[in-house]
Amino acid sequence: MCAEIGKAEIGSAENRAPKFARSRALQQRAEQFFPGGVNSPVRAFRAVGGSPPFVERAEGAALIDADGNRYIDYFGSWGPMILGHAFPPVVEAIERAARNSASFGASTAAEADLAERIAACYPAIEKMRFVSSGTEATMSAIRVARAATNRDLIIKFEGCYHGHADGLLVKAGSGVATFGIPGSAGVPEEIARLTLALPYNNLDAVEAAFAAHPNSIAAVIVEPIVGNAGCILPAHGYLAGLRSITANHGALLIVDEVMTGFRVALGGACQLYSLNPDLVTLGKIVGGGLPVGVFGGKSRFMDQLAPLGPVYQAGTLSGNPLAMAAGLATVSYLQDQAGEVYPRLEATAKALADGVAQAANQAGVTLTTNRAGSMWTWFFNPGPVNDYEQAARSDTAAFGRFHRAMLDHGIWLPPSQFEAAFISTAHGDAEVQATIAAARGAFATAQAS
Ligand code: KE4
Repeated sequence: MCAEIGKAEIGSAENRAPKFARSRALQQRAEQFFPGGVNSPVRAFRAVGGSPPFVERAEGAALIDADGNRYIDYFGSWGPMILGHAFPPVVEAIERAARNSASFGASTAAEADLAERIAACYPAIEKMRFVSSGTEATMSAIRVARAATNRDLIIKFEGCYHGHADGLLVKAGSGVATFGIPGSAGVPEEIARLTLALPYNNLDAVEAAFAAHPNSIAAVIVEPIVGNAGCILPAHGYLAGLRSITANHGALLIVDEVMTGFRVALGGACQLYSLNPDLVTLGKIVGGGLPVGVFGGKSRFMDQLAPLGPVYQAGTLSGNPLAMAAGLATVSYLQDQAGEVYPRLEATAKALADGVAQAANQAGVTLTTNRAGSMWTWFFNPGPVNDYEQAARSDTAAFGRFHRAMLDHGIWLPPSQFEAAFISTAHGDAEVQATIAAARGAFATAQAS
């Protein structure tokens, strides 16, 4: 959909191929400096085809690209922008903080201001530490768990992504309880062997792993609601089962809420499922769009960290004052308005996800919709999708055609079948209706092709 900035309507159903000349030129320039022209692989659109638009600015639910095309944004910077883009209280907080310098490398009151709000929402977090990404948060949580148990092995689950630390880029070995194999070039086998990659939503596999490796597993790390295989919900009793098994075997339970924290509820999946993990990681929303990760949990584990204890962890920009200001403005708003915000996000996401699923059904297109509040995935898959093996059977080519058709209609979905989509408080009925209309057009086009 072509439009001059400011004159565009929301997601027109008219399927006019947008103009992309400036984005194409910017992509060519970017490829001189960055592998694939990107600073994070998924942005390159390799999973869906086509060339990514370059964003120039964003406001509310809308992204505006370098050619002036306007889109409804359904990936929200991969989760952080739950209050919409350029939310005034967040912008003003960052501006105020920036006037006092961007960084000190010294302690500030703002860190405890944000920590106080986080602790109120996550009772499992008795002590915490700020870092600058989700990767740092999970990497550090695992180090704390290994030190607390004096054990080396870690259990993760297939389809779950916890950032790009070597030990977490691991695929399942040949057998359920066998050691992991490198999931990326550059990850030594010796490191991959310290991680067991098991199927999600399968407690027997976890029991088998503990039986095969007695007194050797330091922790289980899990996305409580998976977002990185597309959205996959925990089976009834699954998370409670992980809590029970880890407690019985003296291992720590690390719940990775980098994506679900403040997203699926104010208190994340811990609140939804009444979880009491040993360690929790947060990211994305907690920084309001600026780089913040958090790892925290029981004091007896966290007090092992330097300068109190023997576990070393550090960061130049940890607790950065601008990031703290953005996070505090975001978390404060969510906490103070939770009674209105989360029901509204639920209603809008339900109307959207169900409306598009109905359009698919009417067009004879098979979709399975998995949704947890305002994060969801439309799988091109007959379903059910309860683990990565089932998700991997999705028709990714069909998803790619859908993604490109929706982009042409001014709807920017996450560029992979194996990602979750998100809405913000800035998305309303106008965005929902425009997106459903665009989906009808996209399904019709796909059927015609
Ligand atoms: P970062 O290091 O990207 O801040 O966080 C890593 C991470 C940890 N845990 C979970 C549950 C996550 O979803 C992530 C990062 N999520 C991806 C989106 N699927 C980030 C987007 C990207 O890699 O560009």
